[in-house]
Amino acid sequence: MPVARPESSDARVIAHVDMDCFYVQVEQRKQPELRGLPTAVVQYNEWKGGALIAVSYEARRCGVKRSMRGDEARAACPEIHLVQVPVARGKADLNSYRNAGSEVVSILSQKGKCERASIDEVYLDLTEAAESMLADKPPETLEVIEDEALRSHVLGMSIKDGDDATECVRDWICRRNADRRDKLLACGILIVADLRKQVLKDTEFTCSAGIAHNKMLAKLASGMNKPAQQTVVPYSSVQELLHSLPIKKMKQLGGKLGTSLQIDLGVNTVGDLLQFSEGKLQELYGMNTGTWLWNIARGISGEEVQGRLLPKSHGSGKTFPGPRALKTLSSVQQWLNRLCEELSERLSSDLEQNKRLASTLTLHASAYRLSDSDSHKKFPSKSCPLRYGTAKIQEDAFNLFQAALREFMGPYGTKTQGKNQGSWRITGLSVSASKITDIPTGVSSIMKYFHNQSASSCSKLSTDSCIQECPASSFSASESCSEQRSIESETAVSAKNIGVRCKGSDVGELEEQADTLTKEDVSCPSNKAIDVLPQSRNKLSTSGTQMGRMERKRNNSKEMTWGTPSIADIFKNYYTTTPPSMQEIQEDSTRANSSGPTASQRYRDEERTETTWSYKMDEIDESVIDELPPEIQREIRTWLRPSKRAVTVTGNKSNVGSTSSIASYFSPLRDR
Ligand code: TTP
Repeated sequence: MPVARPESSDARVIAHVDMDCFYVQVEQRKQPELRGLPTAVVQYNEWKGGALIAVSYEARRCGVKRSMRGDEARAACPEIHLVQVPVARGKADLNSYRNAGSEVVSILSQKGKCERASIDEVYLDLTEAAESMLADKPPETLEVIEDEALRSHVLGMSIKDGDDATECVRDWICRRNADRRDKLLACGILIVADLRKQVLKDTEFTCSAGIAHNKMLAKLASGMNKPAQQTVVPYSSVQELLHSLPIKKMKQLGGKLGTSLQIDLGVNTVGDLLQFSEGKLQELYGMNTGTWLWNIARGISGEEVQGRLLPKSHGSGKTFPGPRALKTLSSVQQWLNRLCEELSERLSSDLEQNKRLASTLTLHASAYRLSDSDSHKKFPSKSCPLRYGTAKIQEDAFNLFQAALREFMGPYGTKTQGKNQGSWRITGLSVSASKITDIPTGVSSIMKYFHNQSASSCSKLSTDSCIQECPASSFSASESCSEQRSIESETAVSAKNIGVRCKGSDVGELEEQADTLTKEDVSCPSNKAIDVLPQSRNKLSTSGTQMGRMERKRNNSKEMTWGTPSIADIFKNYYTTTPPSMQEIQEDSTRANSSGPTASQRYRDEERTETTWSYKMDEIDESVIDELPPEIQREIRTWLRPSKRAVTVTGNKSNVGSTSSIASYFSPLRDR
């Protein structure tokens, strides 16, 4: 089915709000004496002073970048304050950042439908609020327009030499003869400025925002003028914006689809796509992807703001670079136990506070084989129904790991006995819980039951349904335990600290041997899967999912008897209808173009050799990625949020010198 083209979406008012150097602001709130000073948050380890994960704008002005290590940051900016990220269970503890993000969400959600997109990003649908304002008190009737609104950036607005920019903005906001769409955006400017001021007042955090008629454009705009500023995309400026926007900066085009467009079609900017007809793009990339490309070239995106204030998934992960790589099953189990403990705590509090249940447990890992220099490839990710209770989650995760390891090692054998070193090394582990659904009201007794399950430890009685269904020797856990089959990341990470000999041991085994690596592959949740999916792969994927669904239906009765997996199925139709995800858009039914190896055909051929994905990666919240070490996060985020990286079109990402009332009120920039 082709993607429906949204007809009336241009009369909407959507905002994307993004906190500025978020972790730094959280730490500065804890230590107010750091405000206005060059500061960075660092995930500490012994190697070169640890990895920077957030950098204040003052430090950016001194040349400090997130890609630096602590020592490099000190060299660039000797007066920088490096604050260590809190640590719990031997890994970064992001709870204070999550909670701070929730504070912001609770304020922003007051004016319209609000979607928490990541730990520090929110989409708002302000259409209704803007329509009411336009009906009751249109901007041109206002006696006073707040300074914060007047400091907005209006894309495409020409400001002549000598003109007062704020007066130009006032004129734009108050235009009587503007078309309705821009009048609504003008109302959006006022509403968002108010919300940002409220956020500052209540939380002491500054944020930046983009305002446009759809999510895609709003997100592009929010990164253009930071920190503490807002940017609006008038309807008439959309083409200008897209004309010069590098194709890879567009969300979802940072990966292989973007590369194919560049190499095979010579498309460098989003605007370049305009030269291709919808039919041609469909012929090359399939119906849905073709239509989607045709739409984005015109700034059309029908993606709705989801009313979701809570994360889509929970995750906990850790990497073990270089000599820290895990070598024995017992060390893997120890770490998995810690990660699962954290995951379980978060699931319990989600259940307690939000009455939500997750139903899928997924294990991701990255690994290499000692005997195979070319083995820096994917370690298969595995999923199974999630059973509540720390010990059950630990047990299931370890079983998923072992199934994945068997698959990974294949003919090389696993040598996974006890404390003996295997012929493999694990360089990253993470567990995540997804498919989270609300428990309908009126099931409080069931709630209590789960609460008890969650609090109690797992006994032998709670035999793992997954394991029963998956004899270890025959096939992997995901093959029969989950409709999701496997998740496999294609993240190739050039971890800079690989090959460096670090001292210290996380689990008491690390100093035994310092392996020197040159490369590390990491499996982790990412939106990478939404790179265009070749049709053959999509078909596989779809059929895998359908088979899984049938399997799942069969399994439900067993699951209820054996434990508490997939309980959400019991309450709610598991496969509720949701708007098509990017992956679904790309689950294309077009026939492959059989006439010779066209651009996309070549591209598809390459893809065909890859493993099937049937997991919907967009069910994984970006905050899961926050759990991963910074080097890996960086890589992944370039796919997830490419627009946040140095959008150069008309924006000014590092516009630290420009003023905004919030910026100057909160964090006066010091002259250096
Ligand atoms: P971002 O929103 O990407 O960046 P930021 O808020 O630090 O700065 P900006 O003003 O440019 O938006 O990330 C939000 C937080 O997520 C960030 O403060 C720290 C964390 N994070 C990581 O831990 N690792 C990463 O690689 C990235 C990109 C972010």
